[in-house]
Amino acid sequence: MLTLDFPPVNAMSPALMNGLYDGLQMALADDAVKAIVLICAGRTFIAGADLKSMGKVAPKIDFFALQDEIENSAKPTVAALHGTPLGGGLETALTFHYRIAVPSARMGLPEVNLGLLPGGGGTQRLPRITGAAAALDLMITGRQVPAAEALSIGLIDRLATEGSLREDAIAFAKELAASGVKPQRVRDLEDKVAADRQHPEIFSDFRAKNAAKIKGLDAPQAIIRCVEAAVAGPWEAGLVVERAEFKILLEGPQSAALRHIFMAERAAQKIPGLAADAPKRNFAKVGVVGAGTMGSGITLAFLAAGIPVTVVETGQEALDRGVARIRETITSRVERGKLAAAAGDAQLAGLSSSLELAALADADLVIEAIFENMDVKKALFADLSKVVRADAVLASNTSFLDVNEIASAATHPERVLGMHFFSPANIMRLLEVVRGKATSTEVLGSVMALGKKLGKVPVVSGVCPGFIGNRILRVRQDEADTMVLDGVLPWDIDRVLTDFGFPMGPFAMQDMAGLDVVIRGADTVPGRLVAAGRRGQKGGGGYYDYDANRKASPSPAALAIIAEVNGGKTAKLDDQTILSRLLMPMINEGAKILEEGIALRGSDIDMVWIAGYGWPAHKGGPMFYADLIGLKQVVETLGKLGLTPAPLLRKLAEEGGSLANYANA
Ligand code: T1G
Repeated sequence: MLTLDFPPVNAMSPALMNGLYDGLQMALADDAVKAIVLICAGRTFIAGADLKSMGKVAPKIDFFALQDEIENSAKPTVAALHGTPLGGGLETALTFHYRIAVPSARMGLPEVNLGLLPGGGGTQRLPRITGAAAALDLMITGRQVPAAEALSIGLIDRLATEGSLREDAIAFAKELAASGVKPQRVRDLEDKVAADRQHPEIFSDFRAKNAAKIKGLDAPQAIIRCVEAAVAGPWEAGLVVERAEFKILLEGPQSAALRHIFMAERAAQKIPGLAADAPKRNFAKVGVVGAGTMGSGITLAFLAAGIPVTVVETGQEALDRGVARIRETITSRVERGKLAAAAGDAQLAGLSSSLELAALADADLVIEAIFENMDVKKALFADLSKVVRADAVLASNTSFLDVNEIASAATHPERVLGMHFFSPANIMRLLEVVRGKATSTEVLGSVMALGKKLGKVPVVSGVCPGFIGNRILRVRQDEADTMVLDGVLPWDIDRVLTDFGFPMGPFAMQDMAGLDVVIRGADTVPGRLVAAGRRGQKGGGGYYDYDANRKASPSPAALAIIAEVNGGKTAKLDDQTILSRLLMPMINEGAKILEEGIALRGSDIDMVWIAGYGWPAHKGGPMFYADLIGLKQVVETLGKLGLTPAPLLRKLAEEGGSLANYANA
């Protein structure tokens, strides 16, 4: 019985691999040992290669030599699986002769999400078990497979009884030892790949079907090539292809970016001065004031997390409209099969509504999502302070107002902060948790944990106009608007950002948000578009004209209005110049946000822009991207654009430092 115990997830660090190798050697050398079982202590079987040491520290034993020891053992070997055997963890289990798992185990090869491929033989063993088509699906989606499905596709051989994995695994091993059957090596399974050899269309069909999904991503293409090699055989040749392709990905920018984001999302949870295991409040009852677009979206997010909500509005008609929108969203998800009926009923049962703030008297948390006006919000917080419990937390969903000023109207500003959701609040993952100067660390930590429970990416922001995300968006929009006034076409600017990997560019975004919402002044291009009845997608078109299916096309009418403002100026900038003019000010603003202490760390800024604004994850976020370009180069380009580099940016450039890894103590 070999037991690995490397918290928190038995990731394959050099220490784990050395330990596993040593344990194996002992078991193989001991004649009293008739069969070998590997099990893990803690929450999960090996959850993959250790991302903290990957590519940095080498184990004394090579991963493949370790696998050969296991697979070539004359004694039957059994992997006992629980938790989330993922990536290198599942690959290790596949080198055991047999696998047994508890029903709650969920396994998979999610390396593609990190810009990698299963580089421990997974691309060669999986097709031999499931066939190429199923293997491609599992490795390109990276999805987790529940144990029952794993059994049905041959990933595991037995299901254990929940809670008695150890006993059942030992019994299985004894059975195998007693049977005297020659241990089965996955690498020797040839029937599935032999059959696939007759169907080369598996790969052309897969590439065609997934073209849009894998466009511009290196890992999926490499995985397909590895599976082709597995089908073509022989085993050794396939492994050579896998190792070569893995090395290229590991050293490439996309996996560096995606591994950065994986760690960044977890780093964002950490609050300096607050222990990770500090007690967190249980927000069991939540009040939402305001049942408009944001209020109903926020309510949906809580209901989906199983947290009951009381929605409060001032007028019956607004309340009814909000409640109807919430109910309709839930029931339509059930009708579309996106949500089980019972779950939908439970969510609807968690919803109550009222016209009275008094209904929030026993709420643990109240979030306001009312009109973006300081006086109105302050009056509400003063009223709420008279109604809620003394220990209740009050949060504002404001997207740019000063949270400190809002807090000054509450009796307990130490229990006031911002929870800035992004529309649609039940879909968008980013949650900016805005820390006021009075906000207590305990309340902040509790709301950060709540954000994770909501399935959001919570990021702490200090108080400034626009917090982290919108403050950076503002500089990008200012530069985009300036380029239009200089005569650059808005659709060229949008195209440069969609080519970079954003889902849409600034002008398509403004059309979608509604130009009447974003305008700042009548005598601007958006101001004149609105004056001409062009409010964006929702009415009359905006920068683009939209057909009945909302398909956008550059609008001659918008061009005429732009010409009125900039005198018909035209300018043809190359794409790289347009990209630099948009991204450099964003990077510079990020550096200012860091040096002002608005963001705790550079990687937080990356998380904001990836989870809230569509920055392509495989490009790591604005801070990561700046490091990739080179901070010296960034400083130089800013100078050429006539912009003054932030002092912190200049300092890091001189020191050879990193923006993405910069952290405020
Ligand atoms: N390496 C190092 N640390 C890891 C880790 C990993 N692979 N996975 C998780 N952690 C840490 C994480 O940073 C956090 O630490 C704690 O564990 C809890 O994680 C050769 C090359 C396992 C499903 O992609 O999907 O194998 O912040 O907050 O929500 O082919 O973590 O507490 O200090 O996410 O319950 C493939 C990645 C790697 C799985 C648990 N494996 N991990 O989720 O907890 S590449 C993966 C996860 C590979 C081979 C290739 C999840 C989880 P801290 P958590 P969770």
